[in-house]
Amino acid sequence: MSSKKIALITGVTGQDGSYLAEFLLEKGYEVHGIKRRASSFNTQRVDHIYEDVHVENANFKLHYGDLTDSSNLIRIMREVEPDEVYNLGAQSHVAVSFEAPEYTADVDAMGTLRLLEAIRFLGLEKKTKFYQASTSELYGEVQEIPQKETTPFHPRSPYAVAKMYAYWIAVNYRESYGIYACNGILFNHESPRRGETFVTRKITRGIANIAQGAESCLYLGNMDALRDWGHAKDYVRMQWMMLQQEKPEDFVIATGKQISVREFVKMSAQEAGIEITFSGEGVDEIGTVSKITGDDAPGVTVGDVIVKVDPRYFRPAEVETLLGDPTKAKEKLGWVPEITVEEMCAEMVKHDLDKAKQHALLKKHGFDVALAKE
Ligand code: NDP
Ligand code: GDR
Repeated sequence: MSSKKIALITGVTGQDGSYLAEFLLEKGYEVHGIKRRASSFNTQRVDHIYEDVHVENANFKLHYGDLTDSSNLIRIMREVEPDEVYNLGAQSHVAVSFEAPEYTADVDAMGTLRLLEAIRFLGLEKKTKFYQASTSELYGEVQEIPQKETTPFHPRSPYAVAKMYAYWIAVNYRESYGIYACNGILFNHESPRRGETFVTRKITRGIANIAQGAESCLYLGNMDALRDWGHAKDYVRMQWMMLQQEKPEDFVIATGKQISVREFVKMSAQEAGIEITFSGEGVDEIGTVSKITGDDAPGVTVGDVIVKVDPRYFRPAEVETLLGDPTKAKEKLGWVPEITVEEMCAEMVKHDLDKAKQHALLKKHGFDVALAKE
């Protein structure tokens, strides 16, 4: 019998899942992840830690599965008998949840229930600890600034409402059956592995492509939205820390600082050597190149309009401001974020500039690869 701790991660192919898998492997865990069947490979974020299934005693194993499929989850849970389950799998895009509310509820709310029921059904209540990926979106229409563990919830999207069910069912299974279940109420966290349609990555990728001449304009929705942005690497460390306590508790994970979408655009552009001046209001607001510094932006000229507002990215109900108070995490767990939003932005822009330069090089040599767009 191996003495290694065993972790099961749903959503292992996502941003957080990939960083968490790396983190747990470094800690000596045997890591199992659930991946969805797709018509093309969807494991890019974990390919670098993939271990050949033919190698004996591999520490990283992937299982086909889906949070909408109870029998599949029970089977995986029975096979793996994990010490720790990290439920990161979700339809995680707030805007998409307005388009697909029923599916979002099935995956994000019912999926959580299915996993907790699998633990109960297999009699793993005393063995298996459960981490639930809760979210600052629960606060929605904020009732208090900054938001902490005791701030009342007011969700503003089908995503947030589904996550509210997941939050409370985790609390309920802790209270009813003694399962070690915790909610990490995580504020926005980003990285070069962030999905391309979330706003920070859309911005760093868009700016990089514009700088390199592969695109001409970045279209955004609400640029006044304020978010408390941290780095995913800092946040997955905290997910693990939460499961190493004596008693299960819920924690807010945030940086305690917020900036607007517009400020994130300016910061990203500066990293690419472009200064942007914003003018106009509402749907008429535009961002114009006012200065070029450095050599990373051969694709733009002073006076170019490179940012515009497109109302299609407005949401039926918006969350205007989120700012977290991570005091409890600091005092009880000694957790503090190590990467600032400026450092994170610089890392994301550099990553996306490298990709844009590769694309430009391919194009120069006659290989024109299409860029995926939202
Ligand atoms: P991503 O969108 O990057 O990853 C989501 C993961 O869930 C992917 O692996 C995806 O698979 C998987 N998934 C989607 N639908 C299903 C399904 N039906 N069954 C099984 N797996 C599924 O999200 P993040 O990594 O950014 O976030 C991780 C979790 O944390 C999510 O639950 C999110 O809601 C929550 N969260 C995220 C925050 C953030 O700022 N990043 C903040 C607060 C909470 P595939 O790769 O095939 O699409
Ligand atoms: P969010 O992240 O909804 O906070 O959910 P997102 O990056 O999608 O939006 C942040 C803010 O930016 C505004 N915005 C735009 N957003 C997108 N995606 N595209 C745009 O063009 C655009 N223009 C402006 C949005 O309106 C919003 O106010 C993320 C997800 O990771 C959730 O899973 C997680 O729970 C929360 O963070 C915390």
